[in-house]
Amino acid sequence: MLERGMVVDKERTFCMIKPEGVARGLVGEILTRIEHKGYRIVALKMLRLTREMAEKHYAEHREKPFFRELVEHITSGPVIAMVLEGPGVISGLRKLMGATNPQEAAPGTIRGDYALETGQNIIHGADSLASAEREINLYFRPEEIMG
Ligand code: IDP
Repeated sequence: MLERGMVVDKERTFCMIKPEGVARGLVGEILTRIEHKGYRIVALKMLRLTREMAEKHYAEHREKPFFRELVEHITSGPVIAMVLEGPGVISGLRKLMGATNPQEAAPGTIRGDYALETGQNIIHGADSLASAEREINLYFRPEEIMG
């Protein structure tokens, strides 16, 4: 039981505060919500994505009509990249974020409280275990993650 619990507690996800979240001064508010929920921030950095990194990050959307806009947007200014840890953190972060379209996101969620447009929805969170692992490896070297 203990062993199983420990594995679940160590679940990790990748989270990013997008350029508009940084520009609007929402970093502290978003980190507060994440920490108050009880998730641990085990890695964090500010960076500006290159086009190449943005295209890798959003590779699954390559064929979508909004792909170009998405890459332009995510490279437009600095972002905050993080690794979060805690039980059920992958789906839990998605709940804190709210729906992709902020007009449909529930009040009390980050997107529901602070955004109006899908293209300016403030926060990214990995949507599965596979995405979380892929994205963590894209942004962080193992030694940058605090155990
Ligand atoms: P998610 O961020 O909630 O996981 P995804 O469907 O994976 O949503 O889309 C990735 C990102 O692409 C969204 O967060 C949003 O910024 C952007 N996006 C999704 N659909 C549209 C659209 O129709 N127009 C513009 N941007 C979009």
